Amino acid sequence: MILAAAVGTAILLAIVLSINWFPTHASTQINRTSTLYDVLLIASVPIFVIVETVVVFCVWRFRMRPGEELKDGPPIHGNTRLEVVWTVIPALLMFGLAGYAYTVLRANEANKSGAMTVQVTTRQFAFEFTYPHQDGKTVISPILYLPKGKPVVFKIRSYDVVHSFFVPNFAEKIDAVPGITTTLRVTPNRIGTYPAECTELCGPGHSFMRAAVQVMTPSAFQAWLSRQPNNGPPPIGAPPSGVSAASSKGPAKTSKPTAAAGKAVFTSAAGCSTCHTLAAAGATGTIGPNLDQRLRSDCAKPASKRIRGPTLEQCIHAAITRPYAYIPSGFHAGIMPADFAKRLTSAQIAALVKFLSSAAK
Ligand code: HEC
Ligand SMILES: [Cu+2]
Repeated sequence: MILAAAVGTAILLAIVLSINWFPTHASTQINRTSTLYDVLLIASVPIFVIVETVVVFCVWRFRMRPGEELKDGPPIHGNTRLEVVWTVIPALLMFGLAGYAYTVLRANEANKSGAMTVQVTTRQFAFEFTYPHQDGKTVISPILYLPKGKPVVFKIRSYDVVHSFFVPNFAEKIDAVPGITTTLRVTPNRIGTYPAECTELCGPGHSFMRAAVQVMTPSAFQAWLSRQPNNGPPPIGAPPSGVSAASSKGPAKTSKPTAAAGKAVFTSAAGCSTCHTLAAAGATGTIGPNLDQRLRSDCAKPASKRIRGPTLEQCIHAAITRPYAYIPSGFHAGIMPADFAKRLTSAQIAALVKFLSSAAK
């Protein structure tokens, strides 16, 4: 029986340890978590095999034989030594593993000196990353760029419902809860591109709520950061803590709206492209109306037949800022976010209108 258990343990351990339970390791955290998983497997596989071996052995050894149908087993009342053994060993094992898991958790969440803080703002259905104010500018990006080897502290907030920020290759995840800021610490340690995804069912566009994470060399990261324009106010939602809404809206209003800027808003943080199809933006969303067809057949109609506004621009503006005032047939209210007038700056809405009206012609 001991031989069978030893052979079974060896085979099963070889199998479970050869499986990659985690995707490509890209952070110091995932290395620790993955080692913890291996230790848990090494501890639990022998126990599983021993228990199963004893069960199978007993089923065979103490089975009922012909003529024993009415026989009862011998009455056994306790075995102190056995009971002490099966209480003490699991208790030691449990305290040991829980203690080890705790040290892994502490190490993964330890506050490292020189960490960079990145604000992660979530909304239906997009992530947005804001970098520390530097050289008088605020950099906001729909793609998460990170320098290799630098500890990062993510401050995660939500503008609407509960979302969750998860990068499988970092093996770290935390919810974004409206009204509070949650914190996640990661030290990326492998150059590459990885997915970030929302792992909380947050609405009809949930499955589109993804972002790319790019870990690059520190010098490439600095070069990227210094190339970025000042994004001024965040494209959506309340400005990050410390930036007052009034002052941050200043520079954006003075710049003239352009179709290119509108396209950038459409395809990035505002999340329009997750719901709408629009060839000019390379967008293929299917939750909302196909804007290639609808803008031409609705807003571009002769003025007298237009429901939303007398000019093409006013029609598009109304569709963005008051989406439920008129609902195209086949759709219903409550899906297109109704608060873009608040979430986007007037300059961004103007840029969107410019972009969509040029796409409608
Ligand atoms: C969560 C999905 C979703 C997002 C995000 C979204 N929309 Fe919509 N949109 C819809 C739906 C659904 C409708 C149809 C119902 C309605 O009008 O409210 C719609 C309607 C529209 C219309 C009117 C189309 C018509 O048929 O007349 C326009 C224009 C529009 N959206 C533009 C935008 C822009 C610009 C953005 C980004 C700032 C955006 N949408 C973001 C889902 C979305
Ligand atoms: Cu989400």
